[in-house]
Amino acid sequence: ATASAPAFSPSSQTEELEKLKQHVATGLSRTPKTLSSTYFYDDEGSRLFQQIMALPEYYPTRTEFGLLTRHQAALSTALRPTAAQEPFYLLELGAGDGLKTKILLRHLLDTGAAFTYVPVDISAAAVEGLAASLQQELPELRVEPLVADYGTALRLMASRSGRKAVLFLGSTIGNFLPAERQAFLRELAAPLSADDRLLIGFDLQKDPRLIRAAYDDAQGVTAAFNLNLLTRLNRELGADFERAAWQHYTDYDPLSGAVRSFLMPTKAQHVHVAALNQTFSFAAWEPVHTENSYKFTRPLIDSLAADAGLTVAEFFTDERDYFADVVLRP
Ligand code: AVI
Repeated sequence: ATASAPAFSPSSQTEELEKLKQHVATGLSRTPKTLSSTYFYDDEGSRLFQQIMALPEYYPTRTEFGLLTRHQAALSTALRPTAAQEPFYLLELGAGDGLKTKILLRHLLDTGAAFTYVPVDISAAAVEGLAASLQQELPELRVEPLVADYGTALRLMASRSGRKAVLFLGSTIGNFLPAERQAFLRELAAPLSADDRLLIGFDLQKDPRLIRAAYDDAQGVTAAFNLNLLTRLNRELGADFERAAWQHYTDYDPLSGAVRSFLMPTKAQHVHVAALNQTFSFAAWEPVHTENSYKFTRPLIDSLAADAGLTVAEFFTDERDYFADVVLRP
């Protein structure tokens, strides 16, 4: 693989810290208190998420892996330009370890597609690590990592000629609140031209017990993942959360399709956050809402697409209809 240097400079560490401070100050001052799951992914959080993806209860990753394997030929056809030799860009938003993407990358390479793979992430370490591992495994692949937020990446790439096929896998779309999700999809769709394509992974509504278990596993890895946020705030903001006085709690509401996760204080307490020079009070069992993980239906996906000016071109699912990878076009 040939990997060029990141083309976009991300915000500095000081800016990131300022954002986190602002976020905590606002989130812990509102009723009900909230913190965002976007802050789960420090080094330890990313390591725990890798562990979650391998848990027996966490079906989404292995299901999507199976469905990409099952439909790789049809998916490749839907993503690549009709003329076999026409060059195109395969962008991936938040690629992670690229395990699932490699199924498609291999298939495209084996069938002679002329494309450049562009993994996009705000973390330079994430895209560079992935580019290096791909270099080893798929030496013939062209990789151009892009360090940017997703909207910026798509706007930057819009000026390049050739089809852009954009992957957003893993049902990360489910981590947005409905209004944010709509705004995000519109932002993704706006720079696309008629020939471009989006492939989005959606976790589907199913037996509510299966869904709930996926977010409250028996080994407690998901609990550690949620609680790690407190450790992060202690380290980065000089907070004094007593981790043993907090629990992970999660529920699934089949009406809204939302899994909601909370950090629950098991006793009343005051927590000082040195970086904010502020103390926050928590009543016993006062929930701090940390994550949403929405589950979808076909009609909901159709209406989300329509709202963003997109059409569902193809809808791929696994044999149990647990998960869908959906090809969208402007
Ligand atoms: C990253 N995202 C799609 C995961 C999910 O299923 O919502 C994050 C996660 N949270 C708890 N377990 C997994």
